[in-house]
Amino acid sequence: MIDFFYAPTPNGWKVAIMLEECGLPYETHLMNLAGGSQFEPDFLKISPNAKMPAIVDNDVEGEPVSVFESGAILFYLARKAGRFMPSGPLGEKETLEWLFWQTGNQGPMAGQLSHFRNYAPQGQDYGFKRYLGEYDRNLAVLENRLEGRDYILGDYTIADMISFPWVLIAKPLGASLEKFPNVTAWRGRIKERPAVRKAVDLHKASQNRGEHNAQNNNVLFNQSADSLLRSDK
Ligand SMILES: N[C@@H](CCC(=O)N[C@@H](CS)C(=O)NCC(=O)O)C(=O)O
Repeated sequence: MIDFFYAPTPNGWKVAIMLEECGLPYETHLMNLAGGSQFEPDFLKISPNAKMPAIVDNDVEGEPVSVFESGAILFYLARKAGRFMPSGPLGEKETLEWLFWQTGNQGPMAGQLSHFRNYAPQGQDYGFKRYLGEYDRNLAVLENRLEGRDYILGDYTIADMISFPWVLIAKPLGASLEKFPNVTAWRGRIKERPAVRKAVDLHKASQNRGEHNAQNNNVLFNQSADSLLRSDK
């Protein structure tokens, strides 16, 4: 059994998709990010960056294995299941390139775009425009890569699972897919998969639809080192 530390956001969906695609048995631990469950000492031992998703794999010989960061989790699960990753060193290399692209580029830009669109105080025009431009730029990277390919690595893999969630919600982020026919078709193909639908619906009712924001919540927003450095150490 895999313990899955999750909240219903694009970053959470990435791992939910892989668990569903593989049919791996898992138990979801729904996190209350607005209430600060990511800062609980037991969770920080699993995920020192104080963010979900994270997993603990109990289905191993010896001590359970914890994994944090969505790219590392998907890579770990692909190796474990022997699925959704091309084999051989070059196949793994190519997979890692796209996992790092997502977690170092598309993900952070989309996350900041979401922040300025949904949670920041009004009047943050520069921040919104900056991240909309960066999000759009990353869509173009994907558009070019998908030229002549159905999926990022040819076949459907964890590279698609990690990149899809932030594209799924392009419209609510204030972006448009109009300039990106390859991305639009790819998004449609992935969205139809039963495992993906199930993952995106996981604990849907607990989504933060703007009720917790930078003006009324200093746990999830307005963080600093003080959020992690405890005075009782
Ligand atoms: N790079 C991380 C990003 C994870 C992330 O940003 N998670 C957010 C929710 S979408 C979180 O846990 N936020 C809690 C916080 O910021 O306190 C990954 O890809 O796993």
